[in-house]
Amino acid sequence: MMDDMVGLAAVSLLGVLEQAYFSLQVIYARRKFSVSPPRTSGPPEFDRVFRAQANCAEYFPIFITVLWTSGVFFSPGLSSVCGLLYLYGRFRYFCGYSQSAQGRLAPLYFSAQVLWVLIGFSSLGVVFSFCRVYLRVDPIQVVWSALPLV
Ligand code: JUQ
Repeated sequence: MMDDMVGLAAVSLLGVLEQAYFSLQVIYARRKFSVSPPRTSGPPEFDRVFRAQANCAEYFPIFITVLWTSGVFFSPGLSSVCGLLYLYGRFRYFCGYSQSAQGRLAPLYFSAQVLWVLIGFSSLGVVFSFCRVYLRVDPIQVVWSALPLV
């Protein structure tokens, strides 16, 4: 059981390191553009780095929740791959947004799509597990045994 989850743990840890990297970039941008706390706004170059970090942080709890729900109840391997794709998308989002507001869009759409896939896997996994545990019906078994009738 724990052995199956090591990929999810690795992706989660990589995500935490990525968030730390984004936060470091905000610290550097504060120095570069002389924006001292508690100020959160400065030249557009600073604002974009600041917002990119804040937006990635805002979605991190949602990402971790669906990564693990999908990993535990659907497939640890597929979820880990989706997790890597999401983190890659968010990295490109951060770099793109740091350059221009327009540059964030393509990676943002990509990350949002990967998140929808993880939400889909999570939903399937939870509904199937619910049926197995509480209704004692295995939907996968039902579909397989109905196939010869088609
Ligand atoms: C909220 C809750 C769940 C979403 C996709 C999938 C699931 C996102 C919207 C962002 C940003 C950044 C910016 C990664 C149409 C439903 C979701 C979900 C949103 N969507 N926005 C925005 C703030 O630069 O504008 O990071 N991320 C999303 O998903 C699409 C939304």
